[in-house]
Amino acid sequence: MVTKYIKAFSNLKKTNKKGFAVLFDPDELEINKIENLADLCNESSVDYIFIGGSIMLSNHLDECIQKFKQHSSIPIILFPGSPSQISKYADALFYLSLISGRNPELLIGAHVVSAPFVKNSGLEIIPTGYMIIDGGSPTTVSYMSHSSPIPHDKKDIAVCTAMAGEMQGKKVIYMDAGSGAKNPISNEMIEAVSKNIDIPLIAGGGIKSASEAIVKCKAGADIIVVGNAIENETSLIKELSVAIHQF
Ligand code: 1GP
Repeated sequence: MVTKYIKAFSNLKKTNKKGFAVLFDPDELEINKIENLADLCNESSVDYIFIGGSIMLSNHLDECIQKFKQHSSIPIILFPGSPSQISKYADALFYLSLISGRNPELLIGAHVVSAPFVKNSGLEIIPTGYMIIDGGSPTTVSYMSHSSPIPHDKKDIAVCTAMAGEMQGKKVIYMDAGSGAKNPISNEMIEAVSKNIDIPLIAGGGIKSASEAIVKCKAGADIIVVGNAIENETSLIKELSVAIHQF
């Protein structure tokens, strides 16, 4: 099994360097704007492009990824809301188990149904413990997953969930306050989780500025993901990247 990205993530944690990922929702992407977006990501030294969303109304995931690939060599990692969001044109797949929830479909059910397809996709599979944290307002991911987020101030629950995920064999923990969250995950929770696991920690949801990204890095996030804020203001990509790569 190929583990190129798993190794790269682990290396960030080992060396205390930080990675920057931009998240694009396929429904928000316009094909004719991808070249510009890819140029911006290239110029800003973005480390990873994540693509996915809780739901997908559009039918152009393959086309979006192929267009990015024409203009950029930044790795594209799928962040799928469902097995229908898998594309062989990407580089890797976050194989998400929603370990903060108790919905069996998102812990194992959807995985069983899609296993042969995923295995033959040629993608690097990244076993991921996915944890939704309350970000102060209901988010699409929380509604769609039929699961309650971990309360924002219950860092012990987050720590135990992440530890359990690691012991189950997940290679990365992705803590998410949900796209467009009012409040990002607290520094205290990120710090507590990061200290208690040896696998890399991805944090996202509601991060809107370089200064917020910096504090999340200092707290222990290894990769920072930003989606909404850069969709609204693409010039932020450069600013966030400089801030995150100072570590
Ligand atoms: C959501 O973590 C991502 O799954 C990013 O969230 O869109 O709020 O940046 P934002």
